[in-house]
Amino acid sequence: MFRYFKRCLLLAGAGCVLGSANFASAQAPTLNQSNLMTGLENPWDLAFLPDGAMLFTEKCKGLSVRLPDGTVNKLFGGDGYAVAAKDLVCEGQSGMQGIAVDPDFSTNRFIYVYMSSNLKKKPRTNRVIRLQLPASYTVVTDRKDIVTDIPYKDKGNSYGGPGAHSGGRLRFGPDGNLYVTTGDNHNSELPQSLRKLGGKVLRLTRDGAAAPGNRPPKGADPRIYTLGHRNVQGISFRPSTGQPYVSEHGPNHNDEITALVVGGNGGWDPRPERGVTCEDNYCGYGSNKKDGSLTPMTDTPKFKNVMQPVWNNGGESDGMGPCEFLRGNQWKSWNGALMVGMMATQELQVLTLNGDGTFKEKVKANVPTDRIRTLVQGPDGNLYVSTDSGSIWRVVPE
Ligand SMILES: [Ca+2]
Repeated sequence: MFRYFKRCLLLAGAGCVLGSANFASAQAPTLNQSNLMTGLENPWDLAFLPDGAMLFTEKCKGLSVRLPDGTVNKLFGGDGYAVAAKDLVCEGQSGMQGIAVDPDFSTNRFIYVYMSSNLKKKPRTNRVIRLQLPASYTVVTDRKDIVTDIPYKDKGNSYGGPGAHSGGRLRFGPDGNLYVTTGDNHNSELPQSLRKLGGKVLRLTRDGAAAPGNRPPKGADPRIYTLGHRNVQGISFRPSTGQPYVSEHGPNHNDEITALVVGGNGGWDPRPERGVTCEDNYCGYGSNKKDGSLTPMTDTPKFKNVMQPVWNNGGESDGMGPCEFLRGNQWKSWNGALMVGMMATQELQVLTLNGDGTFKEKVKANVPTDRIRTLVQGPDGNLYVSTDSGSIWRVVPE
């Protein structure tokens, strides 16, 4: 015990806790996975309402709500949905994507979806749409498009089809602001552009205006919270500090987890250096450098305010998808850890962090193999997971 206490003093700030209860909780939980829903078509995101009802999107179909008794109402989308989303574009990686529920939903009834739209053509755009959800849970009303100018990949090329790299996660932070993740569209100009919203994390008010406190570089769009990203698939807020962490899908090299700092630069810049040539001027899958080294996910010497990743997989991309911090003692030694869903390797990984937020270790969670698209901790403390094969799981820690 004394030895442990001494070690804890040496590691002050690294999260050491004494006491028999904590020794018991130092074990990882056993996970019990079951299917909450099956037979869905590309479920992309989910979010819980205060009464336990669950909103979910299906990429090519629309937004639905599952009531606590299992009833499903189709709210906003294509054929069969209560309210038509006539401008929904479903193409490649894009469609009806992220969902967020307003922190003041009980009084304002606001919910938000991230959607690819053809309301504006040539080029089409990704939008953040605010809706109201009346207590009947059978329709949505009062559509307001609060962001209309997130770039969308309109035409395919050798790197991928149209609709690629749209980002698309929406989450409210503990600061009450709405965070929106976007992607680079295989367009090398977007990540470091100060005026275009691709390859960014945006921080907004519920009306879509720039959140107070954003500090992008001089001359930049004030909605930009951080820039220099490739295709951010997940965002979650560290419970002990409120700091946003993002999971970023890398090219054939280097997935990254990054702790965001206001005004920071993720350091992704697939533009070719002088003397280097890449098809469509995009060097994201090869080298943008004269020395032939791979275009780095974080180009450290090149940018001011560069944010070093908390974790870089240091090898071939695992196809990083969503992330979610785990909260509560039911998660035992994983309380405060970051769950990360991998699409290519079809794994659920758990990253534990040191007290200062740096990476400690990574383990693989024991759940079925599947391409994991969404991770959300529900109000019951359990984890809800959507998979590309069409299921939503409930994962109960024991
Ligand atoms: Ca980076």
